[in-house]
Amino acid sequence: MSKNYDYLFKIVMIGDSAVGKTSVLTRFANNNFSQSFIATIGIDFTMRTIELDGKKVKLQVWDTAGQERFRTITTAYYRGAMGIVLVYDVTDAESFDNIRTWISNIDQHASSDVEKLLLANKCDLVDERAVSVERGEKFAADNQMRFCECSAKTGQGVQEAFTQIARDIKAKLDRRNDESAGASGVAAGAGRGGGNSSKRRFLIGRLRRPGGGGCNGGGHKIKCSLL
Ligand SMILES: Nc1nc2c(ncn2[C@@H]2O[C@H](COP(=O)(O)OP(=O)(O)OP(=O)(O)O)[C@@H](O)[C@H]2O)c(=O)[nH]1
Ligand SMILES: [Mg+2]
Repeated sequence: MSKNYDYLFKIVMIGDSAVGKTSVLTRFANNNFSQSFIATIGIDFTMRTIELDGKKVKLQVWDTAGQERFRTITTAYYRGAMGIVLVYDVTDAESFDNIRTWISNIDQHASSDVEKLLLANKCDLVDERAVSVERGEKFAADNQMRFCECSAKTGQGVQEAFTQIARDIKAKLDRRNDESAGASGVAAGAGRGGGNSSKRRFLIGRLRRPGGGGCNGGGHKIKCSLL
C-alpha cells in the first residue's frame, strides 16, 4: 500500500478536564468549535497531515480524558508518544498549577526524550484571565518546554502550536538521521513509508532550542502569534 506521508508523529494531549483539549484538537482537525462541554471518555485520536519543509507530516493526535478516573487508561498511551501537549486554561489557575502533576505523569510513563509543549488555551477570555502569559512562559522555560497560547474558540494560535511541536519532533529525528548518515537514508523512527510501530525508541540527543521561531515568537509580547 502506498504511503501518502513522509513522517508519522504520535502526539498526546493531556491536562485537566475542561481546559479545552478536545476543542483545540477539533479546531486543528476540522476547523470548528462547540461551546458545549462533553467530557472525553477514555481516549480518542484524530489525524491531520501538515507540510513541513516540503515534507508531508502526518500527525496522529491522541486526545485524552482529563478526568482522574481515566488516568490508568490514558497514561498507558504516553509510552509511544513522540510529543506531548500539556494544556491548561488561562482562566483557571488550578489547571495551571496542576501542570506539575501532569509533568510527573510524563516522567513516570513517557519516553524521557519526548518533546513537550505547554499550551495555554482560552486566551480569548481576556477579562477572565487568571494566568499571565509571563507566568506560562517562565514555567515552560523552567521545565524545558515550548510555550504557546491559543484559543480553540477563535482558532488563534492552534495551528501554530501543532506546527511547532511537529517541527521540534522532526528536528530531533532529522538530527538523529544525520548522525547515523550512511545507513539506509530512511527517516528512522519517523514512520516513513511505514509508521506502524508505536513502540520504537527514538529521539536521541539534545535539541538546540532557538530563541525565536516558537509560536510565542521567542519574545514576550506575542500571544497566539502567527508564525
Ligand atoms: N471561551 C473558550 N471556551 C473554550 C475554549 N476551548 C474550550 N472551551 C470550552 O471549554 C469547555 C471544555 O472544553 P473541552 O474541549 O471539552 O475540554 P477537555 O479538556 O477536552 O475536557 P475533558 O475531555 O474532560 O478532559 C467547552 O465548553 C468548550 O466549549 C476556548 O478557547 N475559549
Ligand atoms: Mg475532551
